[in-house]
Amino acid sequence: MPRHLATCTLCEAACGIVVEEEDGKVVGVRGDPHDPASRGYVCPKVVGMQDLHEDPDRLRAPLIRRGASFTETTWEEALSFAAEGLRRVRAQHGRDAVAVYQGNPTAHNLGLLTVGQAVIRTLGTRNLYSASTLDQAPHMRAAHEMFGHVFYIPVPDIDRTEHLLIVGANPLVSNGSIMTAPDMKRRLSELRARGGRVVVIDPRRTETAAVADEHVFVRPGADAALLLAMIHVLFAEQRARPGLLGRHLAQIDELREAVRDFSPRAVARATGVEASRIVSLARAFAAADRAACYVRVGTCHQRHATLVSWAAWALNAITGNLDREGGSMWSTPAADLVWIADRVGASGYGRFKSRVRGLPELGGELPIACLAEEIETPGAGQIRALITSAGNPVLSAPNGRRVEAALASLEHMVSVDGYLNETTRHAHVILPPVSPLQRGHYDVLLAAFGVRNHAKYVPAALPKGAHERHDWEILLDLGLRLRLGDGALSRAPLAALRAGLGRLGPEGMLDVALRTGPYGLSLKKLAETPHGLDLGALKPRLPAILRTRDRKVHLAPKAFLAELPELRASLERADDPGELSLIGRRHLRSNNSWMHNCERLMKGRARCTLLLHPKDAARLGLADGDLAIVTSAAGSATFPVEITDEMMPGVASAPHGFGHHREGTRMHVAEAHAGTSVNDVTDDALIDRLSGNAAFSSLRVRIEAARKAAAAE
Ligand SMILES: Nc1nc2c(c(=O)[nH]1)N[C@H]1C(S)=C(S)[C@@H](COP(=O)(O)OP(=O)(O)OC[C@H]3O[C@@H](n4cnc5c(=O)[nH]c(N)nc54)[C@H](O)[C@@H]3O)O[C@H]1N2
Ligand SMILES: Nc1nc2c(c(=O)[nH]1)N[C@H]1C(S)=C(S)[C@@H](COP(=O)(O)OP(=O)(O)OC[C@H]3O[C@@H](n4cnc5c(=O)[nH]c(N)nc54)[C@H](O)[C@@H]3O)O[C@H]1N2
Ligand code: SF4
Ligand SMILES: [Mo]
Repeated sequence: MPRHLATCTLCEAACGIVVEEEDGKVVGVRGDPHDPASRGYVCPKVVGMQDLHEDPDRLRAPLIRRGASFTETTWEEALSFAAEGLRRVRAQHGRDAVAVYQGNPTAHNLGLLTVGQAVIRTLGTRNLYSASTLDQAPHMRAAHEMFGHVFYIPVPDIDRTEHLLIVGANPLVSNGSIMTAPDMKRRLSELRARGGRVVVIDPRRTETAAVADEHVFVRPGADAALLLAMIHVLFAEQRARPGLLGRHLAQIDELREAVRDFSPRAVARATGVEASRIVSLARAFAAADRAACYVRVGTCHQRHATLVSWAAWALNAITGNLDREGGSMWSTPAADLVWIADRVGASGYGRFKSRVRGLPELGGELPIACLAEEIETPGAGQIRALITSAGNPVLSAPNGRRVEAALASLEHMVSVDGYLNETTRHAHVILPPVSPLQRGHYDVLLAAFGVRNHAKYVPAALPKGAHERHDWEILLDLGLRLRLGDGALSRAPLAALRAGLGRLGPEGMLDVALRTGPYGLSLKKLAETPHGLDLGALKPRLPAILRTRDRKVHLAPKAFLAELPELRASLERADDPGELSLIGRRHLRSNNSWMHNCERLMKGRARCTLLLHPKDAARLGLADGDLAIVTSAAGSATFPVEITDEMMPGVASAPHGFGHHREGTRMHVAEAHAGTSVNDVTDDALIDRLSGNAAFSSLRVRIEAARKAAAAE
């Protein structure tokens, strides 16, 4: 039986896998014991690599929509129809009238990160959107201000730390994010076995909290105040001792001044954490030999999200735990992400603003929370056509109902996606790429956030048929057809460009990046280590990587200080006791919105439930399994209730990515487990001002029993 080495592209752990094939069919996937990073580990989700490839619902040919129904067509017809519509809109309304949305799987796709970015970012439209502003944009803004580049996001040196403070992350389920570290369970238990401590701060007692030494409930959205109060304690008790790191730090006095008002007592009520507990959290962090404060998506989904990233990294810095072994460090990737980002225009902040709400760009993109209004609002620059690539904003963006209606109003929409789903059903044409097993892979993005330096290239495990296309080939073809329409290119140079970029391809671009990278690698050299190349533990990188003007870490960026009065005011504001906070959660056998079509992963209990604390359930008259209606200013949705004391009282939790009941989709398994989209309730008005990120977790909702609501009507 032929076996092929590959990388699992389903999450950020990027585990090495072995794909077993029989007569062109994938018959099994298992962990690769010789991969130096993952050492044979895989999680239950890995079967998705096989099931996605074999899924009969996965599109193998382009679809064109005629009225409400889609029909299969040839690539030539599909691409020329796709390009013609985009060209028409550009010719009539200008370049900004054509928007692009790139979703999360872009991060796991070499072709989309290389040729794809080169094409998309030269379309000349300001209306570029991506899942970054549903995810890590606050980290990017904080990194931009503190270290000088949006992609200098530090990662916890989890294998050498003695004290890991996890805030708003559940790595046992997510398998780690902006921290490429396969087999989190082993790493956390090794950390504890060497005498280290794991502390989790989360409004839910999560799977990760269950294996930690300490878990602290925090009120959703209050993490910035909590971390600033910890910094306050360290200054007040003279425990802020950066040591040798001090020579790379600027604005430490301004930071001390900034946290003056954030005493543990001042924030106790708003955070739900007793003042004495805050003091002990701070002391324990400072007392550890090597400590790392790690903040992730739960803190990014807040109104003051960027302030959380800032406070976390400032906490690391003032205790000397930034850029040192066992603290928060930067990896040294073989293909430098920052070098690539600079070349495709994905660096920087604030160079232009969105038309309607005036929100600044970040990394060349506008906040996705603005997409619907930019489509709806008439005037010059209004979006009239959209390309979606590897994204499902109807289920993933806040106020999905509004996004849905906006998509339906577009003059032209093109989706590069392997499924006819909640978003792509609005497209006029769907262009499906090959499956992940049919493309070569190197983790350009994730390797930049590894907890060890690591490089691995795998060629495609399975061949691509003559009738199939890579994502990057689709985008390149579209891009070139568009430029031709602009008159920007005449036919002859166009053919040369197509041939040139096409020949270079993702692998060629990667090879250039590897050769110019710090290890002088190349694709040829990487071929000698097909299981992956371990490049060693993380190494200190200061001050070399700093891009701030004075080449120092900025501990008190002005833009952040300017937000503090608003944060302080929010501490005083009393919440409506009739409302609850609604937060998100992830499931080990699920992945955002698009893995729900794998039967093997969907088996078992329904997971699209609303978790409630017993006290809240009793007050609301809800029993386990009852239907509850959740209502916000943006909309409402109904979920079955699951009662559990793992929730903090006053907080409810629902997963995102469900809501597969929409008419006209073609995902049979997902439709049978439809669930509800929590983003029918979330509000696109709620954002983190500093980054434009969606503030899903700052949502206040009313919850009532469905039968009661029905009776009242
Ligand atoms: N199995 C699986 N793995 C995944 C994904 C998936 O859907 N399923 N998705 C992938 C993606 S796209 C990402 S971005 C990563 C994310 O990876 P993680 O950041 O680990 O994401 P979550 O598991 O959602 O954990 C977020 C935690 O934040 C908590 N939280 C919510 N609001 C707050 C708050 O206000 N304060 C604090 N302190 N905590 C809060 C939630 O209860 C939750 O436990 O996971 C990736 N991996
Ligand atoms: N309420 C709430 N909403 C959230 C979150 C939350 O915690 N709470 N989390 C947010 C986060 S962190 C993220 S990252 C976003 C994700 O948001 P999105 O990226 O918009 O959504 P996904 O569900 O990841 O959808 C991925 C799409 O890409 C397609 N796809 C998969 N692989 C490929 C490929 O290789 N090529 C192409 N062309 N298409 C592919 C799938 O079929 C699917 O349509 O959701 C966000 N939304
Ligand atoms: S942890 Fe699971 S989903 Fe993530 S890369 Fe590894 S096998 Fe794939
Ligand atoms: Mo994400």
